[in-house]
Amino acid sequence: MYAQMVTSEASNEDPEKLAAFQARIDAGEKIEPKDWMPEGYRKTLIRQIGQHAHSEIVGQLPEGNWITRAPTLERKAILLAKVQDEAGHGLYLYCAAETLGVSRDELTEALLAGKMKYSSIFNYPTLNWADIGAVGWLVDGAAIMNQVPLQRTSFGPYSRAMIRICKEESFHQRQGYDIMMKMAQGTPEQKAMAQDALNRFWYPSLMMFGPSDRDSVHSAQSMAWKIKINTNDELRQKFVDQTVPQAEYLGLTIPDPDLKWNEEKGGYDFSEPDWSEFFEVIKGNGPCNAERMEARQKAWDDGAWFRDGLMAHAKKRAAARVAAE
Ligand code: FAQ
Repeated sequence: MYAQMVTSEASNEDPEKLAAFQARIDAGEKIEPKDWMPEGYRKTLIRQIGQHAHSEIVGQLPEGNWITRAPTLERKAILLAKVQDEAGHGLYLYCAAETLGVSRDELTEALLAGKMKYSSIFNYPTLNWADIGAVGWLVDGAAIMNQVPLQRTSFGPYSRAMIRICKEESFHQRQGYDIMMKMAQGTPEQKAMAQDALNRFWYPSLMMFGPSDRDSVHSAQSMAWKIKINTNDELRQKFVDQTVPQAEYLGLTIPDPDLKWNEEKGGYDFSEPDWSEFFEVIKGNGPCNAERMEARQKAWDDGAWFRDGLMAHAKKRAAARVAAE
């Protein structure tokens, strides 16, 4: 849908304006909300930032599930803080998207209508406490790998939101690794739980970077506009290279018999995820898609009275201001 919009709308735009815009991008300038931008650039950003915001919000659900069952008071406080951070990330990102002329309500309605996506990873269940470790270590680890370059993305509000988000994600990744460390150094049963969590989260984490470069629809245009800085496969490779030594330190095994250091490329060779599973998950057929959407729909419906009250209050104040003038 977006690819079509980009081509048809771009062709109607003033070639001089397009060239001047591309020159600004190529010179490394930031684009700000009131600057002229091609319609395709604006729509691509709304899609990516909106999906990113939805991911942060839906991403609270698998971990929120364990707040009441954290093994100690300290772990509970840490997990609570992390989940609250994710809510904050969602809010900064919705605000960044709003500067492009779309409201948070419109974005949420598009999500609930199945017109927008959120990250595939949050459609997998968190079955036990070791999974909370694996989510922090691998899921936040993959998120940082993707988001650090996005600090240099060409759209000012998105790039600035990413700076703060990345700082918080580093803490999230460390808390996950710390849980894994405790489990891996614990009883044989605890170590087996940590290994099992790694086995289940490894390939879904690799899928977070998106389809292989062969199948990525948006990468070429997004990279030309510096919305994306790297291809999906480049970031996936960096993630594998960073994570393998961390697994070795934990004494855990990456569930890939073909994983092998490749001296020539200076990185690991590894098996690709099952892409048919990825495409099924993003179509809505993953293990938890229905549950996640139900939770979002319920939160939206339950919050209607509050949104209505807030809007009524805002309208009343605006009317009072006009009357006073
Ligand atoms: N899941 O052409 P491409 C977090 C879709 S981190 C679902 O390669 P693009 C932190 C894609 O939208 C997670 N859909 O697309 C956290 C497109 O479909 P469309 C969020 C995916 O945009 C941690 C189609 O496939 N991070 O939440 C996925 O150039 C722990 C073709 O793909 C971000 O969103 C996927 N994994 O590259 C929170 C980062 N991959 O829209 C709580 C910003 C692809 O045409 C707890 N986003 N698709 O219908 C990006 O960097 C990019 O959007 C990519 C995808 C790399 C995700």
